[in-house]
Amino acid sequence: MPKDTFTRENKAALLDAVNRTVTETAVTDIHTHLYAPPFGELLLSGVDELLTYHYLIAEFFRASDMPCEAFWTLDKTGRADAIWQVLFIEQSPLGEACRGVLTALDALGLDVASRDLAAYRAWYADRTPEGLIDTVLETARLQSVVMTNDPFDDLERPVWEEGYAGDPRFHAALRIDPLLNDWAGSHGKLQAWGYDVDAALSGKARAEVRRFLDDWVRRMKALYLAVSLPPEFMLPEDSARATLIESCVLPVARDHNIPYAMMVGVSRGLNPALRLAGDGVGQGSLAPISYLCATYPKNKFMTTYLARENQHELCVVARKFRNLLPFGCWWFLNNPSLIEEMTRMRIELLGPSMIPQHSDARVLDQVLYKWAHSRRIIARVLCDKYSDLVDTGWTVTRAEITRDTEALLGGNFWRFLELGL
Ligand code: RAT
Ligand code: ZN
Repeated sequence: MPKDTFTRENKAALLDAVNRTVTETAVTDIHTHLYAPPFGELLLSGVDELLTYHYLIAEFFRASDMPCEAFWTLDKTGRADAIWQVLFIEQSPLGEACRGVLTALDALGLDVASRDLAAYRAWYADRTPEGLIDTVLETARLQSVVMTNDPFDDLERPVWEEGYAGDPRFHAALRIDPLLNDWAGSHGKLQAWGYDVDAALSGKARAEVRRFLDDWVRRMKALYLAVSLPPEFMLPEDSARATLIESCVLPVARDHNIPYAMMVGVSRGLNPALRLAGDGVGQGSLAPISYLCATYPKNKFMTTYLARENQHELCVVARKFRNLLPFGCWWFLNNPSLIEEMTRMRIELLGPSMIPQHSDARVLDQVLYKWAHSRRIIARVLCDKYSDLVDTGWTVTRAEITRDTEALLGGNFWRFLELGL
């Protein structure tokens, strides 16, 4: 048997090859909240940003008796100090988001055992943003990342309008939450920007929304259009959102041959006192996704659901529609036990024809932990699955493991973008 072919006789070598390949393969991170260097301070990094991640803020409020209002009066350093003290010193940082801070610091070569927050701050103070981006992307082995780009964001919009000079490692995704989830509040903004729209979404207004989307897809060179949606998201229905999706978003996405991504199941502001940390989750319905895939076979859809309960049905719907690409373990699902469950289920129902993970990083350094933790789980699942394969008598080559891993960690996304329907 050639050296790079694996059978049930050389399983240890097979598992080693899978682990190495998943660890080393470059990733395309298809959904983040990171920004390319021209966006300046919108790109967050450093230990204070890691500590004040909204996942940790939610956990802090459980562990501390500090009133919410008092926390919000603190500056960034004060908030980071409070979180470090409560979540890392007064109890063990066992939760996934806490562990992530430590994985990230360790990956950068900092001494986690020292518990010396001042030393971590001093280390970051000596880095330039550009240098840190290079170090982090190389260490995490990220080939490229997709940003979340919101034309309604007053800090971000001017960067685009003033002629954004791209960075080949960062790609854009046009995010349209205000448009689809708050037409009553957003149509006035479109009017102010020179689009002749009305609240009732007349034929003229629909054409103008298409022009708005078309302008921004072109300006951003957006790889896809995206929105996050509440659990009650439904189609078809008589609502501004439904009209906007069917009459504006889908035609523009089709014209540009780009996917429309839906992230379903977030209950915004469940506890508003927690601000960004106050969002919750609710079980959604797969009915709107089936409806879209069946009714618009010339459109491409990507989707992720926030509720664990929706994951199985999402796999089943994806089995029926090649114009649907499921992606990632989103937000409250980005925990080892759930990533493992979802990755196993997806591989079993869909083979390697899906995107197992995205980072959702809001802080540059977070990709270090999010990808390290997920790679380990994806490798474990693949080890089991290849092992089951060779148990049948099938043989697997190193080149086939590389092919499948590259597809999972980026290739499937790029191929889906190219797919013509
Ligand atoms: O994961 C998060 O950080 C959330 O706050 C959201 O950004 C979510 O991922 C989204 O894209 O809406
Ligand atoms: Zn996100």
